[in-house]
This record gives sequence, C-alpha cells and structure tokens, in this order.
Amino acid sequence: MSNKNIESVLQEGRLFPPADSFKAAAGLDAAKLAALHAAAEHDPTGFWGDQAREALTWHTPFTDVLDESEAPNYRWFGDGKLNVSVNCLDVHLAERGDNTALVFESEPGAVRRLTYRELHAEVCRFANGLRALGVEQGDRVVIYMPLMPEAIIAMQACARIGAIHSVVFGGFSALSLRDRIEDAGARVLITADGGMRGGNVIELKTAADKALSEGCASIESLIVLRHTGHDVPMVAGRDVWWQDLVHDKPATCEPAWVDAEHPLFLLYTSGSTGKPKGIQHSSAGYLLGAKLSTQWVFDLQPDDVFWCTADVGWITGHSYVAYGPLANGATVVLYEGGPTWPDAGRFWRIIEDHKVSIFYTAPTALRALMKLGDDIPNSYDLSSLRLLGSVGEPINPEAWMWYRTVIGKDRCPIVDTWWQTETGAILISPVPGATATKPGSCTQPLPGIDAAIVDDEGNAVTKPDAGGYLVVRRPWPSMLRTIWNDNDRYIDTYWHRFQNRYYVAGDSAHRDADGYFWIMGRIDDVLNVSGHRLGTMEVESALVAHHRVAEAAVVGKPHPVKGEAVFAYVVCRGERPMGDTRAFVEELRQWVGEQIGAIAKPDEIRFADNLPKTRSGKIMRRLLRAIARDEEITQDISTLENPQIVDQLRGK
Ligand code: 7RM
Repeated sequence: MSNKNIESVLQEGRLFPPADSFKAAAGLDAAKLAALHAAAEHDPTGFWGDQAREALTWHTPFTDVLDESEAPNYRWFGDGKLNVSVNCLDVHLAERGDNTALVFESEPGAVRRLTYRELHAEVCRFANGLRALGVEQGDRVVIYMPLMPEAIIAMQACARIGAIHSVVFGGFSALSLRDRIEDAGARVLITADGGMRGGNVIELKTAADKALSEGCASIESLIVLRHTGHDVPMVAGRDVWWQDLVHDKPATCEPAWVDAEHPLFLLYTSGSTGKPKGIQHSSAGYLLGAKLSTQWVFDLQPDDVFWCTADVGWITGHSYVAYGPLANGATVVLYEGGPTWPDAGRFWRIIEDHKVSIFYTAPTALRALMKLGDDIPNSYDLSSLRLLGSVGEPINPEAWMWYRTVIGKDRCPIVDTWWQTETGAILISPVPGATATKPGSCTQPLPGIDAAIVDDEGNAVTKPDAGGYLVVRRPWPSMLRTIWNDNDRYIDTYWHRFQNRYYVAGDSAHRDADGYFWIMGRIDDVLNVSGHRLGTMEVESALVAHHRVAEAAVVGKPHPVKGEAVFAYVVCRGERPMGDTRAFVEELRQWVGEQIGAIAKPDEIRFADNLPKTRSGKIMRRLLRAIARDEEITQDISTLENPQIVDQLRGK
C-alpha cells in the first residue's frame, strides 16, 4: 500500500470499534485480552507454559518450557511428547465425533462431507498405508496434491506416524517439485492423477513423473490418488494407487509419540537467493501457535463453519486449513477450484450454500472480485457470515472498505492478519471482540508476541509513523526452528542483522500514534504476487537458464489486482530481439512457467543490450524499479558504467 493511502485513512481517522453484539458473544473480550497481555508481559515463559499445558494434549508432560542455550535455535517444551494428529482428531471423537470436520466442494460442484470420526478413520488407514510402504518416523514425505480432503488426510497421516511432510503447491512445475524433493531427501511422493482449475485438468501425475525421471533418487514410492479419473500411466514397482493402498488397512493406527521439537513439516519459501528455503517447523510449538491464534483471532466457536481459501501448498493452508481449525474441532470448508468458475459468484455461492460464518482470504482475491461489481455478491445470501479475515499482503483501504460494507454488510469485524511462513501462526492482528480496527492496519501484536519496529542500530523507533525493520524481540513457540540442511542460512537470514537478538521478518513497517502497525512491504528481493512469495533471483535464474538469455534482472511493479507484477529485463546472447518480439516473449514466459510455475511468469519482459551497472558491477535495481514504474529517475546515474542504456531500458 502506498503512503498516500495510509495518510488519507489516518486523516479521516476511520476507526471501527467492535460491535457490542460481537463483543458480548466473543470468546475473548477486551478485559480477557488485556489479562493475557499482562500475563505474557510479566512472565513470557510461564505464560507459554500455561498455554501449552491447557491447549494441548500431552502424552508426556514437559518440564522445561524454553531452552535458550543454543539461541537462536530455540527449543520449546523440549522434554514433552505428544502427537499432532491425536490433538487434531482423537481428542474430538468422544464429544463431537459426528460433527462435520470437512466439507469439500470440487470444482464441478460435487460436495463431500467427513465427520471427525470418518476423517480420523481415513487418516489412520492412510497412515497404516504409509507404514506398509516402509515410511518411518523422521522420513520426509512430499505431498503434491489438489486442495481436497486427501491432502489434509496425507498431512495428518504423516503427523500420526511422525513422518515429516513437505507440501509442494500443485501450481509449481515439475522442476520446482524435483528441487524440493531432492533438498528434503524424500522417500515417498504423494500426488493425484490430476487437479481441476478453471475447467482445466492440472496434470499432476505427469509433472510428478517428470520430476522423478530427472533425479529424486531418494524416492521409493509414488502414491497416486484417483481423482479426475483421466488415464495416467503407472510405473510398476514404484507407483501405487491411493485407493489400493488403503482399502485393506485398519481404521485405527497407533500414533507415534514424538518429541515436542520433532519436525512436523518443511515448507519451502522464497528468499533473496535463487534457492527456496525449507522452513522447518516443530510439532508442539507449531500446533500451539496454530490452535491458539485460531481461537484468539477467529473467535472460533463449536458451530462455526470456517473457510480459509488458501491452498495447502502455502503456510496459510497449513495453519488455518489443516491444523488450527481442526485442533479446535471446527467445520472446515475446502474448495478445490478457481474463484470465478463457472461464474463470478462462485465464492459467494459457497458461502451461501455451506453457511460459512468465518471467511479468510487474500486481498488479491478481494480486489479481483471487487472489480466485477457489487451486484454479484449482493445476489447471494451472505447473512451466515460473522467475521472476515485478510492475509498475504497489505490490504488497501479501498478493498478493506468494500470487504466490510459489501461482503460484511457493516456487521462483520475484519481481521487483517500479519504473519509469515516462518512465524507459523498469526503474530499481529486484531482480536475481533476487543480491538478497534483501521482499514489497512494489522493493528497490534497478539499476547506473548514482542513485535517492534527498529532502526539500523536495532533501537526501537518511537516516533509515530517513522519506518524501520519489523522484528520480534522474544522467541515464540510457533517460530521456525531452522532451514532444512542449512542452519547457517537460518542464522544469516533471520538473526545476524541484530547480533542474533531479534528475529528479522524482512518487512518494513511503521507504527502510528496509537501504536498500530502498518506493514509497508518487503525489504529484501522478495516479491508478493497475488499474495504468493516469489524471489526475484528465482525468476532471474529461470530466465538465464534459457539458451538465448545471457543476463536477466527482475523487479516488482505495482499491479491493481495482483499487488505486484513480475517485470523482467532481459539481455540476450547475440543480437537484441527487435521488431515483433511477442512470440519470443511468450516463449520466455512459458519457459519460466516450466522452471518454477505459472505464478512466476513475467507480466512484462523488456529487452536491452545491457543492464545498468555500477562501476563495481552491481545491477542498479532501484533504477530498474523506477523505470518499470515509469517514475522519474531520481537516482544518480553518473556512477553508471553505461548511462546511455537508460533510454533503451525505458523502451524508447
Ligand atoms: C501468511 C503469509 C509473508 C509475507 C510477509 C509480508 C506479507 C502477509 C500480511 C502481509 C501486510 C498482512 N506467509 N504479508 N500478511 N503484509 N499485511 N496482513 O502470507 O510467507 O507467504 O508471506 O507476506 O510481506 O513478510 S508468506
């Protein structure tokens, strides 16, 4: 969001206190929230210990809450043992085993429901299937599936036997899948014949075959869910149908009681190099964060129908589809397909049909739906909604107000939730029964979270509206534990900047006079395209892997729907492409799609003879950003090795 937007909102002073009706019914009112904050302030470690004893079911209770001896490799609840799937499923069987756990709607419109009892049985069957294939505690299992119950079942089954899952978003290409399998050294890959999106089949099995044919020596088995039903070849000795694997397996499965710190999953995310990082999360601390934040931020009650639209390939789909709401025993809606398929009312129809009470989505989706006009949502019954959430990027006040008035009919609080793959759970967000909201601000840190804005020296910025680094000054249970296979990079990326004292989020932010946080965006070379993290270096590496490309530089350009668009400058081997370059541009876009996935395809490509470099050989990214945005150039270009290149880069 631009500074101008923030200023206009601040000047208008739009402040939305929680409605009395919501306050009265909410699990956490202002007094209870203040008490939690006070307890956490007074004794942070004791606070988290109490929360962990109360919220989670332990097999072996912990005695040690936080071990800081190897900071910043913190250990939480170190000597406790538990099982995450028991905490999400078994704990509900006695009292609400017949409540609906999952409501699944496929893109063509078929609806399938699973009660907690049924989900538990399916998870156990599949967990037994994994064990039958030789999967043991600590083995890595990669999941490359559509957003559907079996993806959740696979995740929960891994948790049940202590296998470490790594979900790879179905939109990533075969090559991205291969890299993630190899980095994790996975033993088993789980996929489906295909997925559905916008009326098209996504060829997941074909991509899985391609990934496995180009490496992935660690993979022993490929499990394939029959979903779309179209023909796919199976490799004898390696491939097994999901349905065949589970059909003779018992519906109970002895859980593995794992250490609190046992890795629950890896999730690869983009950083400022070409190589995605395998973010490693723990079992107990992660689950505690997911479960508590779901209670606090979404005020989840037993009869709520919770719909988070994120795919399980992203952290939001882990914490607020697969783990948080299930740990709380709620009903979770899953929808496999596209938001405007077969028409622009699909999301609103799903809310009406399944009586969704809590809806959690990304600003990019809201902006896309907002453009289609108010008549579409107005023609559906959205009266079941009571709370709306936003995540993934700063929400512009215009989209916020539309969400509030047109979707929430001025009744529903909006929670703008700031967090990251690395934080595991929401850290900064309104608590809907307690916090007054301002459009565009994620408001205040949750209890126990010591978020702050600091300057270059690490000193807290106290001047209202002055920007700085967003940091967290105390460890919290759901924080990442390390980067898989690369602890040095973990320390370098997140801790080194302030002598290992503060976790550095990589965002810049400021606080207003009320102490409210306003997130400005990334300070590293990470783009946020439609709420998805994408490293500029990843796209650059993909481009230069093309035989005709010599050099590439990628920057972000503001985009009205996607938030940011991918803008690439390309230097070719030999002559600069001239005249009608459309076919070649399309070839390069396809190429990037194959290397990374469709989300990384550049929106614009501009060819040049050279890239602007300083005399020391550094690409002047700020200049490239200004040019991509058609902004006036304020940078000093006199240090440029080749100042005449600027006109060419401008497309002149
Ligand atoms: C949950 C998620 C993390 C990055 C983060 C921010 C941006 C996320 C908000 C936000 C402003 C928000 N994980 N971000 N939520 N910016 N307001 N409410 O998105 O690892 O994929 O991305 O996303 O830049 O650092 S993520």
